[in-house]
Amino acid sequence: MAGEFVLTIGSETQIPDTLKGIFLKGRREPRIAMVGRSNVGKSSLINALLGTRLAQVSKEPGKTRAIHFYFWKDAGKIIADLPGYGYARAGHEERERWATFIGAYLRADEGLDRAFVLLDARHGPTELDLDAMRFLAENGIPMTAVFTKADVLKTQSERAIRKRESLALLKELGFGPDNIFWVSARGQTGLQELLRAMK
Ligand SMILES: Nc1nc2c(ncn2[C@@H]2O[C@H](COP(=O)(O)OP(=O)(O)O)[C@@H](O)[C@H]2O)c(=O)[nH]1
Ligand SMILES: [Mg+2]
Repeated sequence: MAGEFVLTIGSETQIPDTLKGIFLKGRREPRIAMVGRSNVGKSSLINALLGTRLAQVSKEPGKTRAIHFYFWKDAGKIIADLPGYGYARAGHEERERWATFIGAYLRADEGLDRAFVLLDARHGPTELDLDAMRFLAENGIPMTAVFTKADVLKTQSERAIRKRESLALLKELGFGPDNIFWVSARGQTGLQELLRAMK
């Protein structure tokens, strides 16, 4: 097994006790935060990268309310599975929660190396994705864009069109081509490339 569960924090009040400088309960492996709307495939990607089923995958969006940390052994880093934003039925309240709990974590973790901003391969970034990227940029957190569910783009031309469009858009947001990845947890593609870039 190439990964293990580390710990969970359920609310802001646990942050001071869990994070002290670069340490996450005494562990010093650099962190990578999985940022993205609910259902974009954060937990599935974690499982695919770690070769485990530790992170809970759900058909029901908006289930994750806590931050779960996992050790990604191959990369020597700890991944933070963050609650997703943009779950329609949670609306305003969830957005507030994202801004406070997640924001507090992202600001408090001095061992945070970067964020993976997960985007659905079928769509461009949503307004909420852009908000999240703005927040990360403002807080000086380096970003890697990861397009998920690449397997749903079936034809060569569909893939080419989507890639061209999103490259152009992300370029405007300051992403270089070496900071954009296409993965499929279902098809197990793009995972080695992401690992190589993070080692
Ligand atoms: N086609 C496809 N579906 C995926 C992929 N990864 C996740 N999903 C599906 O998307 C849904 C949400 O996945 P999950 O990992 O729980 O997303 P999270 O809410 O961002 O953690 C589930 O129904 C998954 O089966 C993928 O690579 N390809
Ligand atoms: Mg999840």
